[in-house]
Amino acid sequence: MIARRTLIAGGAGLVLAGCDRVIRQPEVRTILFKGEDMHRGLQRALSNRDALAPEFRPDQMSPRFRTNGTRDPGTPEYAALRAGRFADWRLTVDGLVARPLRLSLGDLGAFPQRAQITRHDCVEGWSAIGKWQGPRLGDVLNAAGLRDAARYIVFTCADLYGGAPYYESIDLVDAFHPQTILAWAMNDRFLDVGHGAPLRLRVERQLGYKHAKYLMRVSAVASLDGIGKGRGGYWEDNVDYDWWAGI
Ligand SMILES: Nc1nc2c(c(=O)[nH]1)N[C@H]1C(S)=C(S)[C@@H](COP(=O)(O)O)O[C@H]1N2
Ligand SMILES: [Mo]
Repeated sequence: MIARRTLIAGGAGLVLAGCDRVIRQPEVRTILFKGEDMHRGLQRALSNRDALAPEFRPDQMSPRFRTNGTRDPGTPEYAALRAGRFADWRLTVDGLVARPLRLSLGDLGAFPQRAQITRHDCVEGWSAIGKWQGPRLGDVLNAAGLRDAARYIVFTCADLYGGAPYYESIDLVDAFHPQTILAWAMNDRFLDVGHGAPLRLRVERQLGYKHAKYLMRVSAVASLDGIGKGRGGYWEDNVDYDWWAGI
């Protein structure tokens, strides 16, 4: 934690200097590289993936934010949840966690909230600026207590592609990035169905297809093997999209 603050305070241009400083302080090194944190700490120190995505002013928000991919999951299960205004919807948080959770929208609203105005970039070549609000994914994962073996977070959605749920995954660096949130609000209103009601991922350092809509389940796993075709997401499995879609 100390080391991480040092890196952030150092700013993007000073990451290497910050890294050097970290490595030379034995007590900081112990904290940063202790056991399970080694993987995460090392990646952060080497790649500056803590850098924030640009945030915008309210007057820069796009007057129209198009929808893409699924615009309504349309399954009987989803239709029933939607008819009940998502009162019966729960987000399952499971996998390699100490305390599996089932969270209602009210539960998610009880976490500290983050609001951010960011630009969504779709690989198909369009962008839009919108405001998103929700708890940090990292806070939710901490509430569940990640087990030591966890390496990736897998998101399972309510919409089906060829009979299987849309899914996506990110690593722990992105999962604990401060702008990675589980958004239940867009532009100061509840998410509408087109944009992923009742909950979607915002992972602002990556392209649009990583931002899973219609979230049903968040699972911590040690490996992506055996999930879908093993490449970490619907588009990665079925088209040649990269798993890492950094921008
Ligand atoms: N569950 C689910 N999530 C999804 C998709 C989808 O089809 N299903 N499409 C992705 C793509 S390609 C983009 S660009 C964004 C579109 O988000 P929007 O509809 O809010 O613009 O959602 C992403 N997340
Ligand atoms: Mo996209």
